[in-house]
Parts: sequence; structure tokens; C-alpha cells
Amino acid sequence: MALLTPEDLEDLLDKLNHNNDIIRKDTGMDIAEICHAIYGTNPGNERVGIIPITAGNGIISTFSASLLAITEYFGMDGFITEHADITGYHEAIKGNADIILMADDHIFIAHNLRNGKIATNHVCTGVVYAEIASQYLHADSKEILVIGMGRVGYAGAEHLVNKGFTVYACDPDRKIMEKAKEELGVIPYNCNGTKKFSMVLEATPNPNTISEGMVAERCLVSTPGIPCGLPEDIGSRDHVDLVMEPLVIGVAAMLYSVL
Ligand code: 1J1
Ligand code: MG
Repeated sequence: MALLTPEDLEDLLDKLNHNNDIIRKDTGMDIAEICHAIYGTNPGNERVGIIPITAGNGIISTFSASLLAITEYFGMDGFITEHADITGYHEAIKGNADIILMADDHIFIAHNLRNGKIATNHVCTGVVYAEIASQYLHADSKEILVIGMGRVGYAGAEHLVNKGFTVYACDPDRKIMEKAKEELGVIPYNCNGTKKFSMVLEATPNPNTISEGMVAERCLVSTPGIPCGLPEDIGSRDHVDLVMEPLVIGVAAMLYSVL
């Protein structure tokens, strides 16, 4: 998975507010309302224990602090354990955490210890960015394009299929595309751009995956991907909107999904 750097997490709340404005303008809902629409939950007074994890590439400075800021932004209580790893886990339980947040380099989970629900960042990120794209008020049809069918894109595509959208998808991995055709019924899309979409979910770790031929005059591109898949010249057009944010939206979805 694409690993965040401390630079990615700078100005997190500024980026959140900027994206919230675009989401509101394009869907009529804010991030909290989008999450509520997906999962049907609302934050109460849950206590979220955030545990730094040293495995693999180790602790990302500002990662735990960012999770705490997000937790509090969405109205929950949180604390970062003083110790990392197993000692931190023990500390979180002793500190009465209802929900645990922790990540190594492969997976990032939210686990609600009261109701047993567990969520992963990649699934929740795919689902919430897909939901944002799917709520586009200026959509010209129920057809939507998913670029990149890794863990995030696949979960997003599945969510869209379940919502009754016609999902076009592309990924260079032929095996993944076969699986997506068979299991989800997505329509393979030739990324040379033969058909234009007003809703796009971009879920690749690559820049400039989107070309002129793929996007309608008026469209919403929803992407957790860093770097951004939307080239600057297309993104700067008046009716091309972009929702892109490195962490908050995905974590909000994780928290709502385990409530
Ligand atoms: C590692 C997180 C790696 C990502 C959303 O506890 C720590 O400080 C580290 N072990 C956290 N995962 O960067 C994912 C999360 C986007 N990328
Ligand atoms: Mg624009």
C-alpha cells in the first residue's frame, strides 16, 4: 500500500475543510453525512485508543497525532498510548478504549471491542470515495469509472455494483480484471479513453492516470491516491472537481463503519 509521509499529513484539517466544501457543493452532504449514509451510524461517546506500531518501516511521526485529531474532529474521545506495540495494546485496554486504531505497513484497522466489528482502511477508503463519486449531483448517467482495481478500487467497485451502478473498470493486471468481471460484473474499460464519465473513482498510486478522453465536460473525480491521478490541466477546468485527501476521509469511514 502507498505509505504516508509526515509531509502528506501536514495541514490535515485545512485539506479536510477544502475537500468538505467540494463534497458539500457536489453531493449536498458533508463527510460525516456521507459516512452516515453508508453505514447508518453516528458517533456517541466512544473512546478510541490509538497505538503506535513499530513493525516494518516503523512509526511515522505525526501519524498517531493525526488519527487523534480526526477522532476528535468527528466527535469521539481519543488517546494515544505512551508505549507502542503489545505494551501499547495492553495500555489501551487498561485505559478503557472502546475502539482500537493501529497500522503496520500492510494493514490499518479499526476494531470495536464492544461489538466486535473490525474495519480496514483499504476497504473503507474504497467504499467512501466510491460513495462520494456516486452522489455527484451533476451526474449524466448511472455509469461510473473505477481506475485501479487494487484493494481500494476493488472495494469501491463492489460498493458501486451493490448500489446498482454500471461500473466500468480498468487495471493493467489481467487476472484482477478477470476476477472483477466474474465476481462483480464490471465492464472492462480501455483506458485509452473511448467513453467519457461524469463520475470517476481513481485508486492507483500513479500520477496522471486520467486523460481527456475519459472525463465528461462536467465531472467529479474522487481519489485517495497520492500522487494525484488527475493531470493539472484537466483539473483546473471549471467544471472538473476533485476530491483528494490523504487520510481523514478514509479514517472517518473506518470509525463510522465499526460503530
Ligand atoms: C503505518 C501506516 C502505514 C499508511 C492510509 O504506527 C505508526 O506510526 C505506523 N506503523 C503507521 N499506512 O500509510 C496508509 C494508511 C494511507 N496509507
Ligand atoms: Mg476544477
